Amino acid sequence: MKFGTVAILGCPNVGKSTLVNTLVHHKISIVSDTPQTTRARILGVAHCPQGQLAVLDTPGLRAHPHRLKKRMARAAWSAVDDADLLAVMVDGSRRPGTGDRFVAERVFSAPRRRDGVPVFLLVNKIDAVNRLKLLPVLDAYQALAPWTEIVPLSARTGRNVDRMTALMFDRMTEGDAAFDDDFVTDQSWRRLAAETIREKVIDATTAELPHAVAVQVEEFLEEGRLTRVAASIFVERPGQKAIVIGRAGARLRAIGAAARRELSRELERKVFLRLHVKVKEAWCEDDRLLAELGY
Ligand SMILES: Nc1nc2c(ncn2[C@@H]2O[C@H](COP(=O)(O)OP(=O)(O)OP(=O)(O)O)[C@@H](O)[C@H]2O)c(=O)[nH]1
Ligand SMILES: [Mg+2]
Repeated sequence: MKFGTVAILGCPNVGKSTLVNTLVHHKISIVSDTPQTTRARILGVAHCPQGQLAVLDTPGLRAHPHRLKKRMARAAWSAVDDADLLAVMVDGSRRPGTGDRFVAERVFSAPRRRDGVPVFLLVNKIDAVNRLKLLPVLDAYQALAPWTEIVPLSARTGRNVDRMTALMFDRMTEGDAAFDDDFVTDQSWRRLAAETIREKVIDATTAELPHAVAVQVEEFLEEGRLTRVAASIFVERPGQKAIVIGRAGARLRAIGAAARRELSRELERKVFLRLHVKVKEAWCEDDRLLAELGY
């Protein structure tokens, strides 16, 4: 039985969270089309025939000024120190950009690298590119850094994901299982509920809004076969509150319905969900609130 920890790093929107969900067979990390969806580091455990892989999903990396983004970058880089293997993910439909180069450079200059930790390049979204377009992209990445392995894959369809885990296990040492058979994530149900609601807000609103949204679960009560959840959706300005609520409350109801459906499925219980939208100017500069929100 083998065991090891893998940190997945990369630019926003390349598919890191999608891969973690595919590996653990559960939706533990929210996914969206909007960059910078993941805000904190999330542990998922993949239970495989060869053993266990602890996989760390991290916020997409980018040079950014304000406080939340700095915290996000810290959370991402902290994963490097705890990993036995580093996996840099890129989008296979594009040639390397400034962000991809920045991540590669930082990963290869990390102190952990000097301990001989392997660095895999995961070229994702190959379901969406044809072979002729993929080959020059792979060549460009090959020239970029001395990767231990380059694995083209699709996190969404699962293509080549088994091959990736097999290559990762080749680099892991024999050891005892670190987690119980049914342990999939370090995220509490409360956090999963907050994140699910945030995902539905992102899905339902315009491209600019998601960065202004945070969700805090205030009540999470199990009553018989029912789970009662009350949560606040924080936005930064009154105009954003109006967008989230929508005409006659229609958008907020749709957000609530979508979140409730998904939570019921994951919890395998009936869920009663109450949502409030609150304006909290510059919540993302408020250290205490950020800590409370788990960022
Ligand atoms: N075609 C295709 N799309 C994918 C694949 N993997 C992820 N996506 C899509 O890419 C977008 C971003 O996916 P995420 O998993 O949220 O990306 P991420 O790297 O975690 O993004 P951040 O959390 O913002 O850093 C979503 O719309 C996914 O559905 C893939 O293998 N193929
Ligand atoms: Mg993510």
